[in-house]
Amino acid sequence: MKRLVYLSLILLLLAATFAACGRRRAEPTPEPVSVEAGLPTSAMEIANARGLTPEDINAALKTYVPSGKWDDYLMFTSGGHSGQLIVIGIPSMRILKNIAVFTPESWQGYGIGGSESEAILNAGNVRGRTIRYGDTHHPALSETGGDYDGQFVFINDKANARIAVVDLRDFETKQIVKDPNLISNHGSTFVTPNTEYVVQGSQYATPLGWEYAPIEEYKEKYRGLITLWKFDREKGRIDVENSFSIEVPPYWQDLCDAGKLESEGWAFCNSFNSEMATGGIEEGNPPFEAGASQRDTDYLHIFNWRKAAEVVAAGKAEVINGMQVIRMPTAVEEGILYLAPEPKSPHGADVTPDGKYIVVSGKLDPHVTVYSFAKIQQAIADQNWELDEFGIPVLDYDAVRHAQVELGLGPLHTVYDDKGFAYTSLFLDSAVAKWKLGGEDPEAYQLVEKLPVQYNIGHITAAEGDTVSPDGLYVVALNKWAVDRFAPVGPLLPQNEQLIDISGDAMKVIYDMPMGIGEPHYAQIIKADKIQAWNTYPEVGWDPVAQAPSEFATKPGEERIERNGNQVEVFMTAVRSHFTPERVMVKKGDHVIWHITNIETAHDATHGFQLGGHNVSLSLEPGETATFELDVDQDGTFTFYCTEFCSALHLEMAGYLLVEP
Ligand code: RUQ
Ligand code: CUA
Repeated sequence: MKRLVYLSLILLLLAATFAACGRRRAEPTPEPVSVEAGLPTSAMEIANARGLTPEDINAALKTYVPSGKWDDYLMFTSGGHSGQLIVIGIPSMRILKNIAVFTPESWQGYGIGGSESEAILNAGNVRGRTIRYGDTHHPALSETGGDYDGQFVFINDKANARIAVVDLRDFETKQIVKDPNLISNHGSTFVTPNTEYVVQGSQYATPLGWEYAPIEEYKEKYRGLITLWKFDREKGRIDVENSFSIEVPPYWQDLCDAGKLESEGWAFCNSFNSEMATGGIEEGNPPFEAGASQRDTDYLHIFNWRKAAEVVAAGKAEVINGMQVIRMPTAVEEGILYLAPEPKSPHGADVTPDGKYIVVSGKLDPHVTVYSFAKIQQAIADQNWELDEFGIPVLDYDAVRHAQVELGLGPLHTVYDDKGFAYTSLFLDSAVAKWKLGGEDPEAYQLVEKLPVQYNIGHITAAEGDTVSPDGLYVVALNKWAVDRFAPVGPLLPQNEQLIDISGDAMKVIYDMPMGIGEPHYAQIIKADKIQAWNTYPEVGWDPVAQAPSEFATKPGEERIERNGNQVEVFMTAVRSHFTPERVMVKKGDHVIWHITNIETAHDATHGFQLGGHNVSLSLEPGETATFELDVDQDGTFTFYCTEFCSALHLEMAGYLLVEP
């Protein structure tokens, strides 16, 4: 707090100085300082030399993090169809890590060549087909009491309906699960307030299990699902056996959010193809984008996940492809599933921090629509509904809609601050709209300000902005297009993540960050000190996949090569600057199981391991024991070496794999 006051004082002073400097600029512009004259030293000279405005200086002061200092927040942003998850410091907007999730990554030694992490990826294979890409959209940090707890982060793969678990002790992917009944998801991932479940909503409807069914049988056979993946915090894994799905109509469900506080136990997903358009422009049907936009309203799906879990426990679910599924008639009968009309082609459904309201944005409607959870409960109690064609109660729109605010064109997603404001991305306007939440008074909901962003904003995120206690301070606009913002790098451009200062009365863009390694969709921003990451593994000989001591841990002096028939097992250590053993001799046709323990305990003393010609790449963090397996089917002379420049004699950290014919 003291630091904040102090900082604002400095900022005020500097602002005053530069305001003065700005005025002075109206007089003849000073010549830029030439390099021969020596580097400029005073702040003002630098500003003049670089043509910086007082606003620029302000932004620079707010975002600069000096060497040796850390960022206050970490942002976890999806990497889109790079299949990864990217960690960025705020306010500096420096990339700290690109966590490999659905795509193999050679630096982290993830998912390559017979390694244990390849087994994690293999668990996400689809019907036996190796899948090595993903489309990550929505990271969800684990929560306790509706607040981020910094333990885990989950993310979906939209393309293949998979969910991944990343452990934030070592920032590594631990598990990938595949929904056996879906081929695409989107409203994922979102967690319930104590991370009991990781929520996944489907996107494009298919028959459950995606087996063939003629598209003419769309209404009868095609379905969506809301899947609640049970999370076992102790084990740090999704517990597939205790997970379940709720069958929903083929309305193309979109984003979801879990209720909290007042609405805890419920969750909300919207949808955008209640028309049930099936395409087929080739046959004279309207194209998807028109067919799915004919009606004035689609449906907000409202479901009681607590009740659903009870219904599953009572044995009322049906097992489909090994997954418990609550069929639609059961969901209706048990009071688990309701719908409410929502304006045209909705996208985001975002629960307010107090859990009392759900904000829905219609892509083709200039308003955001605010639903009241209390009114929803009242409408359910009053049975104030009509049935849709699948027999699901559609609550009366006027009874559940609480307020509407006109914000502008293409509202998509909404996040919140600590002062009662909401921030909505406006895709078509390329703007962020700040508006006031009005609580019980529908008239008090009002647009406050709009800030242009560059350009085509998709998601928006705020510091802890979707928890029960948002922090304010920062919003990040995740812009789809950068166009003219950065130096040209060819036709595929980075995206533009813009940091916005929301601490004052007026919003201000204070940083443009080119995102050149993926397409971020959603991101979440957590206070950095909530994350208790390990500097080194807790014990030398640690298995990061099991997060436990490895049975293959090798101590110095215990290195060996054991042969058993044509199976060869290598127990190797790595330390600055050698691998022991340095020579591994095998015969063509052997099966090699190779364990390497990095016996270092020093912070940052990572070694790498790559084996020429064998598609093997490992990253061995201090204390880690890693294993890979190899069928040596070619004789020859191969080399392996450490890929991290770990010491002055790093180049000497190498060895031979000799394969005798
Ligand atoms: S989204 S297109 Cu979250 Cu707006 Cu996936
Ligand atoms: Cu170890 Cu280079």
